[in-house]
Amino acid sequence: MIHDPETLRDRAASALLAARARTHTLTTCVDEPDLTAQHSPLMSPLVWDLAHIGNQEEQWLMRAVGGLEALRPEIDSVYDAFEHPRAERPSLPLLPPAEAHSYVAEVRGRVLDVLEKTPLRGDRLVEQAFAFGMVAQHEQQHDETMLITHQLRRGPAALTAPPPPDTSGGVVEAEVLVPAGHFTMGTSSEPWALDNERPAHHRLLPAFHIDTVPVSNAAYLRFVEDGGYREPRWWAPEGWRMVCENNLKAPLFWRHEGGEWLTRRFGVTEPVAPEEPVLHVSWYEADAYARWAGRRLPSEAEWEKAARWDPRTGRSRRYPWGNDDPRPEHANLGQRHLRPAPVGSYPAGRSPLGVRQLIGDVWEWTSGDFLPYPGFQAFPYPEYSEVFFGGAYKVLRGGSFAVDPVACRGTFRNWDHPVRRQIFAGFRTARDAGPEEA
Ligand code: AVJ
Ligand code: FE
Repeated sequence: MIHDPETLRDRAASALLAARARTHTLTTCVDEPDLTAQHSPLMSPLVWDLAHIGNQEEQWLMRAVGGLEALRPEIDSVYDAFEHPRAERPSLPLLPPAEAHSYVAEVRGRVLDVLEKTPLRGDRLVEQAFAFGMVAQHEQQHDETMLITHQLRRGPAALTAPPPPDTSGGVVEAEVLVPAGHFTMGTSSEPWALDNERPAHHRLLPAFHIDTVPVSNAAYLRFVEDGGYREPRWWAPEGWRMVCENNLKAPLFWRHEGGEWLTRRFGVTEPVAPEEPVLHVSWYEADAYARWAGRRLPSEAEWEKAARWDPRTGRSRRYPWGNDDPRPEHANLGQRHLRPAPVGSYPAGRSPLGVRQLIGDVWEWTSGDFLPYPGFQAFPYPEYSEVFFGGAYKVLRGGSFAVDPVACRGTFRNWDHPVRRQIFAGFRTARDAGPEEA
């Protein structure tokens, strides 16, 4: 853990700067009407996300850490995510785009001042440094949310990026065996880990097999073409209801035309790429595919053991490749590319057992509900994670091509409703090991 105040300060400043550069791109690449429009009832207008980022920064850093007087207290309620569901946000008295841009810039100016003057030492060091890291992560998470809005938006492309390098190859086994035994799940030492990733604790797991790579479009297409969406026996009851009510036939954005499967990404229509991980599937679709394949989704603990457990030392590491922060050769992260890489890519990012692409490319649905770890303590307040615990949300692990490294770790937990398909989610499958293998 880093305790040097100047290192903490530099890291916080560069994380805030990187987040703002990305926010700027996402909110200046389209015209005003596209910033204020609601592109889907599932999403906020982009201009809501923009000012919400600034308002949270005002509350958590300017006021709480810096002790400064409020800048725009009258807008707190407009940008309170709990007060207003996404569908009703377009009808709120939102700051127009130009005002939203100058508001977030004004907040940021004061926050950088606070950062410079905050001692970042003594008993409040961790709490204060954490607040800056949390705000940078919060902005990056909304940047991913805004990228989803861009994907849902109709009209010509506003964003472009080169495709990821195809470094697939060398994968020999379809799955790996993770032996039975204890491992350490969660963290108590990662400085910017959020409350729901804490504390570190032991889990005992029986032996299991897990896919070496995420499920590909080619594999998923076999399920589609085998009549998977017409066969109730593969589906959880609520999943089958979702298929029938919405007449689902394939992942979101797919359509069958002229004997070919096409998809639309960021304003461009293209053939579904067989070698890419399947994307834009709900938890119910992932669960149904796994059942059809005679397999199941991994539990969250299984996913994390496959990603972090080092068989040589018996210890858990920060990432599949070790303890180093992510570099471009490890994983497809940070919106450097606007799509996942072919399955089997990023060999430098594989885990000690040979599992690939656990971090980056696509969020991976796991079997379990979003629940607290033993010893959980809400921090800095219950609305971050605690109010979402229970049975309504499934956990996603690993992170997509749209996740920034600052909001990505072997312990990081994302969550969403099991019907959601607009998020950058795919999955991999697992199965119990036989008694002779355990
Ligand atoms: C962790 C992605 C589910 O977007 O609702 C953003 C992150 N929390 N603002 C979300 C978050 C508060 C959260 N997810
Ligand atoms: Fe938020």
